[in-house]
Amino acid sequence: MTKIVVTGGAGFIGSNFVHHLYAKYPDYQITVVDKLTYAGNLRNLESVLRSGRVTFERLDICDPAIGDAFARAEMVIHFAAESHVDRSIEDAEAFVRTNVNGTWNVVEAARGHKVSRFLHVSTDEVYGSLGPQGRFTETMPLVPTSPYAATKAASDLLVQAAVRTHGFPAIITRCSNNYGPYQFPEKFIPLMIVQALAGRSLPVYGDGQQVRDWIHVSDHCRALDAVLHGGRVGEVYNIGGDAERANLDIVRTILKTLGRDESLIEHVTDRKAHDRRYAMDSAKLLAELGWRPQWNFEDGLADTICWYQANQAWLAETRSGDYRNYFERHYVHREKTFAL
Ligand code: NAD
Ligand code: TDX
Repeated sequence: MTKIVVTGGAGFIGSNFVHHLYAKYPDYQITVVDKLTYAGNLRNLESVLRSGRVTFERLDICDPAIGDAFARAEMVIHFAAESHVDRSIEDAEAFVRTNVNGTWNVVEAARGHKVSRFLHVSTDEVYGSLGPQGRFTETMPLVPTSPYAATKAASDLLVQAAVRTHGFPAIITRCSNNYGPYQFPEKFIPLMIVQALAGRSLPVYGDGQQVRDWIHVSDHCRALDAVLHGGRVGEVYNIGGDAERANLDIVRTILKTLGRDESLIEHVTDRKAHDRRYAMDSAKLLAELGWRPQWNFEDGLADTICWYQANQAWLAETRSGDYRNYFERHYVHREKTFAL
């Protein structure tokens, strides 16, 4: 059995990636390390935790004792982070702690256990904002604008420093905006779906003409798989969805799909230092590993809307906060490490 550690595996992308690994690699023993902050939801992993092939450890990546979880691990994929820009604008402390100090702690733990491969999951936001033309390439300078993006850029640099200084076998991926199943409904697409489903107003920041390059989370997971197994150590790979869309257009599509009126759109105060446009150039990933996104955005969005409609129980629990009791209800009497 090959042991792989997935930090942040109870979050949105991490849990999708655990499902991906679980289905594709029957000989992998997957250890999920997650603190279960408000963004972590063990229900996302319910079906695979029953298998015995996925174990869960509730750990803070800042904890110096985290190293035990990395014993005999061959690979580590590091998702754990504070990930919401608006929260970082309100208070960046947890972002500095987890994204910077926590990442360094994870790197040191993985280094101590001599893992053979480490994948750091980063973001396009480290490049800052684009004007109407051009796309981000891997060689561009890092000019983050939000506190979230600044902490992600810092963690990228720490990982690169470990590669150069210690020969640490790390690779970095930088991906654009994800959407799909299990995304916490504070992020744009699930929030707008939830609001539209309930007939409540949809808060669009500023003029709504900000552009993001949207990628379905399953395409991101395929790219991470390709890089983890075939990428070159020390390299950075951009991952984009080839789907630039303005926020307002997405909101209109969601409303139309759900048969709701555009009068639900409410333009609210803009986000501070709101990045205008992100667009990724993923040519390197295509050339080296043959990856390209498979989802067309409109199909992926329709599929995602269906997922939220079909998973009302998950949504209700997420919105009520009840998902946070899941760990205690199921595991509090057990050992720290367990499978269902
Ligand atoms: P998320 O907020 O849904 O999940 C983050 C997970 O990390 C949660 O399960 C949370 O409990 C865990 N976590 C937070 N602090 C922790 C700590 N101190 N110790 C252990 N676990 C902790 O985030 P996501 O959207 O799934 O993003 C995952 C990663 O991908 C992040 O590193 C993010 O920067 C990056 N990323 C996200 C996107 C996106 O569009 N969502 C795009 C590019 C890159
Ligand atoms: O209520 C809202 N109204 C609105 O207009 C929210 C929550 C967002 N927006 C806008 C802001 C952005 O232009 O929608 C766009 C997307 O917002 P978010 O979902 O907050 O994503 P973004 O800020 O682009 O960052 C995301 O992509 C990169 C993820 O949250 C990051 O974790 C990832 O690194």
